Amino acid sequence: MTTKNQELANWVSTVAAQTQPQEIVWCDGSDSEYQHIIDMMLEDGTLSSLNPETHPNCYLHLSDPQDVARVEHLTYICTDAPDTVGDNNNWMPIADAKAKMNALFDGCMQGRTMYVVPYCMGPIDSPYSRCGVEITDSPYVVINMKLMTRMGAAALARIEQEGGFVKGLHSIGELDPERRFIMHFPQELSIMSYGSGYGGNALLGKKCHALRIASWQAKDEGWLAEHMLILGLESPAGEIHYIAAAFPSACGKTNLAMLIPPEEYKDWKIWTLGDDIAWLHPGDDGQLRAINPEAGYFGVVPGTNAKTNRNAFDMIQRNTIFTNVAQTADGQPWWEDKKEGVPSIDWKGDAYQSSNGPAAHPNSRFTVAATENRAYSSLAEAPDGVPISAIIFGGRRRELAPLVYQAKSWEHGVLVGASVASETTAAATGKVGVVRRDPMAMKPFCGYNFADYWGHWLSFSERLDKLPKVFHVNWFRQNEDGDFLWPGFGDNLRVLEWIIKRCKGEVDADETPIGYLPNAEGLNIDDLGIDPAVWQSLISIEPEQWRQEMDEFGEYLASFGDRLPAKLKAQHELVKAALAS
Ligand code: SAT
Ligand code: MN
Repeated sequence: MTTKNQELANWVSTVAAQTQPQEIVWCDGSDSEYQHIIDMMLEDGTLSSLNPETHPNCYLHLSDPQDVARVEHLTYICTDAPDTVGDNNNWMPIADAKAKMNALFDGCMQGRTMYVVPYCMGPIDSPYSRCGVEITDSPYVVINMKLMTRMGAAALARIEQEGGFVKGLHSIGELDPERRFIMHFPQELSIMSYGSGYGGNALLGKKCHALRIASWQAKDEGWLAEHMLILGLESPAGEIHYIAAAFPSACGKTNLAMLIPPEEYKDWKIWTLGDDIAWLHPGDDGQLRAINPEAGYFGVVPGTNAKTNRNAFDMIQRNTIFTNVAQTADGQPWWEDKKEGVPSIDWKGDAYQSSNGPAAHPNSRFTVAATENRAYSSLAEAPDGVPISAIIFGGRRRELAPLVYQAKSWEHGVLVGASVASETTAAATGKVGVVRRDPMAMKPFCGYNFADYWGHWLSFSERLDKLPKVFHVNWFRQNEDGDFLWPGFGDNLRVLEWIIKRCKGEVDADETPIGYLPNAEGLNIDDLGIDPAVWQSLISIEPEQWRQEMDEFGEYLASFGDRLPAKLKAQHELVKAALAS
């Protein structure tokens, strides 16, 4: 296979001349190609088969132990001026970045196969979708891209028809953390990633393209690329409302997107459209319409069990690639909180000993096609997406943030999104459990200056006739002993029900300085057995704590200087004034 697209053909030749692979393979995305690469990896030991009786077509990849997460300190946005990317990103001048990366890529594929992977982010026939081509020397990347994107011949055909595509060049290099960089060039729609095989660093369609590059494009073109799940909530009457929700990595997006209603809500249904990324466009109907650019899930494995996420647990019993989980003696995948089986071999491939730490890496992952999810929405493939009724922001906060509150307006909602802070998780290298600012859960993913990004968000009040309502949730409040105050998981449906009732104007709420909170009758906690004092603390705020929070947040906003939109500053002042009175 080659291509009629001259730009692509030239780029592939140039890259091949530079990296000097032994062979070039154009990927067509077929099942036989997938199986062929799997067989080759089984042969060379980069993949092993899991128990075929219990887990048909499931494979295990153990990565280099130093290559298990995103590397935010080695991730750069390279543009012609640093203020375009802001302090929320690492910046490097384009020429310096190119020189650094070209030195790494020179001759780096000698003796290896270079795969050319055309992919489409979003349904192949959607006007909202965008294509890219990833060149990689990693067969692991190819098989993951097959599950995660619309990859191969159809994507190439679209590229040939419409022209433009994002160029992503990737090599695992030597997997040396000292020779590892993830560089983005949004002005020329290209990515160069070297030295890592880990998902967010190496599957370039995902965070690199669908968030960092796409957020830049979206700002220029009038849409939004967000770190959000998309779900449909179907009531017993058969009415479906679509919700997009932003949470930082490893804070339960996959679980919420696949939620199974609790017993009391058995006539309700959650449909999954996406679990990680949403592209949101103003539709011809004046509503905000969402598509999921991805076609699969790259989910955190530990903690997944029949209780926490039955759909995901069942989904990963077949046709799944596991990365960095442990194994039982009979070759079944195992992880912490699986609630069945015992580990025999750990994620490094050594005999399991509890003194060596967890058996599965805390950021171990499953990769599986979205069609394997029994709750996959029939509208997930709809070219014009689904209309969004509510946007939810959330973080992982031991204290402070109540279970749920609603912003008072779109502008206030932008402030609520900008104010998200969350405890760090194992999805990125670095310390876990430290609260950091993570506006809209986009700190690691917004490809441009947050001040401009908030300005862009604010502009949607003029772009839409029917604005979604904005909410903030926190499933993670704890008491002094570290026990969670809210049961979470399936019971989060109760909160979603309240959110939709608020969207429809069906339920009153208490107005507070930070937004509308549920009143005692509004949110259904029947049969939960929750202690009344605990419930009260979940749906109320501590003004003194919030004054402090708003002061700290104000300092953060001020760090964006004159670029900070005046409307956002005004919203912050309104909340501060309300807390003071
Ligand atoms: O960046 S990944 O896509 O690998 C997972 C995440 O951190 O959200
Ligand atoms: Mn994510």
